[in-house]
Amino acid sequence: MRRLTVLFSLLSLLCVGLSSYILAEDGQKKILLTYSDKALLEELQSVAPEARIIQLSGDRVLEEIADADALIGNITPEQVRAGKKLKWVQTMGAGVERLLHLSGATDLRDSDIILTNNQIVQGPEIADHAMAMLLALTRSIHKFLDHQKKREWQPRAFSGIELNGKTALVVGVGGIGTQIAFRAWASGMRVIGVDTEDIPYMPIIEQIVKPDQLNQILPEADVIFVAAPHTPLSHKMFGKNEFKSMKQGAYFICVSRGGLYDLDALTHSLQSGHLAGAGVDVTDPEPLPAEHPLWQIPDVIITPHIATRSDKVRERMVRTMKENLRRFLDGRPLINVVDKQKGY
Ligand code: OXD
Repeated sequence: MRRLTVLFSLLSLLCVGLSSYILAEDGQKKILLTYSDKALLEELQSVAPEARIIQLSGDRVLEEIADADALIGNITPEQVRAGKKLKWVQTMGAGVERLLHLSGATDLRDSDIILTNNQIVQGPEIADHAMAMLLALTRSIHKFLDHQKKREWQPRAFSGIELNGKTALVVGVGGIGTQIAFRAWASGMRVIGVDTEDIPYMPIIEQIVKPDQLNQILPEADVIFVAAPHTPLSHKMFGKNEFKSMKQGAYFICVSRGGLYDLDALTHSLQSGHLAGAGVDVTDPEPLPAEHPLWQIPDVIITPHIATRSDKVRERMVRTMKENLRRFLDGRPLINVVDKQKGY
């Protein structure tokens, strides 16, 4: 009886081995998923029942990556080197600087692996956040909240700022910048864009200039919205000179990456009273150190890199991932492909 059981177990092991060999020979794709979200695994598997999607993390990624066809998650340079068969990497977020230039390694950038992200889809909520910070500052909402906590009906003189008729400079006219431009325009603002790319005509944007014209255009802006990706070219594009070129009393709002501005130059500009206020969802470094003087400046609103959170964004992000997974398995071109040389 015992012999029969052993024989049976051996046979079933053989069957399992044989079936996975046949599946592999059949071209079954092996996809690694490094996000630990269980629901995401089910959602992806539902559109790709024929794929072998393995959810894993840590050292197990390196163990499994050699014969994997794709990875959904953030990949390290070491994993790129070990992923000999890897054709595609999909990340959940929009910013890819950590996978490309900030990792210090060029493996992914110079490989044939296609990198896709979630650009565009995070535009609406990040634009809402940018406008919320601006309106809080121009209507002094942050100060009234302090009084509200003390149940104080503060009868102080209040001179609010009107957006109607002001000029907004939107740096980065992509998924986020376009949404900001719509909101600024709807508030009665004149909108000017700054972008490295040639952006097709948009009636709500009066003019789009290249980054090398930034210093000429900055004195016109009452509000500067920063929505561009962090690339080697955009790194610290707002330094001492740029803050000096800004109009006295302008507002600086940054919702893309802290790497685009010099934190100390911004702090100095606010402390000297040159800028009227700032709203930053992103800083460099993150978290912003507790002792940094920016925390203490009254007309500054700091949020901890959460502008992308919303009740709807996950659904949109997962939709891109499912769409790309299906396309990958069918051998069709992917969407949201990152230009790895440009970094967005
Ligand atoms: C991103 C983010 O997606 O900052 O890049 O959340």
